[in-house]
Amino acid sequence: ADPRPRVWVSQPLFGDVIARLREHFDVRTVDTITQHSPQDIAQALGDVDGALVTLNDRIGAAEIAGASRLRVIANVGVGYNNLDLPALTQAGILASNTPDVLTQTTADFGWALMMAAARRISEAERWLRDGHWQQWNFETLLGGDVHGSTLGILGMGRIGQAIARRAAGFDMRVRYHNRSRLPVEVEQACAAHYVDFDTLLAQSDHLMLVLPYTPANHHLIDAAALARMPAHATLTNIARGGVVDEDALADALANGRLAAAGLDVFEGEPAINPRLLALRNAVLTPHIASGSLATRRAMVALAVDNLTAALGFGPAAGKPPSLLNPGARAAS
Ligand code: 8YV
Repeated sequence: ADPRPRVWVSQPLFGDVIARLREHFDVRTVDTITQHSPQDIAQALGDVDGALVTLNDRIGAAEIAGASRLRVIANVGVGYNNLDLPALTQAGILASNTPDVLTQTTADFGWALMMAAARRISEAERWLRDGHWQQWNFETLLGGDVHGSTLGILGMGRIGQAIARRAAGFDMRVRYHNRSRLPVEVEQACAAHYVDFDTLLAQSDHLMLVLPYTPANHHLIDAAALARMPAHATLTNIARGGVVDEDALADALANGRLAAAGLDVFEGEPAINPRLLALRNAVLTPHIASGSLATRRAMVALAVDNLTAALGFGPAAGKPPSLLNPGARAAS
């Protein structure tokens, strides 16, 4: 038997990047994309020292209950609502995510989705492909303007700031709301003004959701919030589906109380609310905001670095570059 520490990689990720783990560890992989049951996860974690997981893998107290050797969970993704961080910390298990490497790619996609929603790009392409373009018409598929309008950003972390900086080229005003107001230098660098939540809703021509998903943010964008937005506004969600009450959103889009939505994330993904599927003014993409080849590779590489360092190997031994819970060390 291989005496080295054991590592479980929950999904097939870039094989050549994952191969770096084999320098130090006995690596267990899966051959195909798998929706692991909680029992399967518990079993897989039961006899390994570390695991590399993705947003599909929910890890809480039950999954780690029998994981006596487990020392680290390296999440591929900046969002880590799939992890019960307090439970991991209490059990002395380190957790890491993959910030920074995906910031610019994800900001690009937020813009693409917002512009597609505002200018009706998906709808127009569907219309063209369906053979409706018989004659050029001045009034075909008119949208709303992006340039010169007000961009609202809910959640002004690294990705929110990268989105804000792009707005300068479009002569937009930028308003943001965040748990805490940013330092003035950062606001100035982004040319963004802090407003309260209700003001953000009321003033945004294009509202972008880029906040972490926490219990407090569940259905933050509900019927009441949507009612505060201008009817000509668009809503773009690249955060997590659970931030939005999808039925309330479908109502607003169907009744003309919101112009359009761009959604990359869904509450029950990969299942999609059928009401959203039926709406022509919703642009829907399958959670691909961080999905450039280079960025997805960089995310896996960072997760590999985190895992390797957490288990005491490699150049950063003992210092995982993006550790989420330093407090876990005290518990272990
Ligand atoms: C990932 C994401 O694709 O980083 C995130 O939070 O949602 C995406 O970039 C996903 O987390 C992969 O596990």
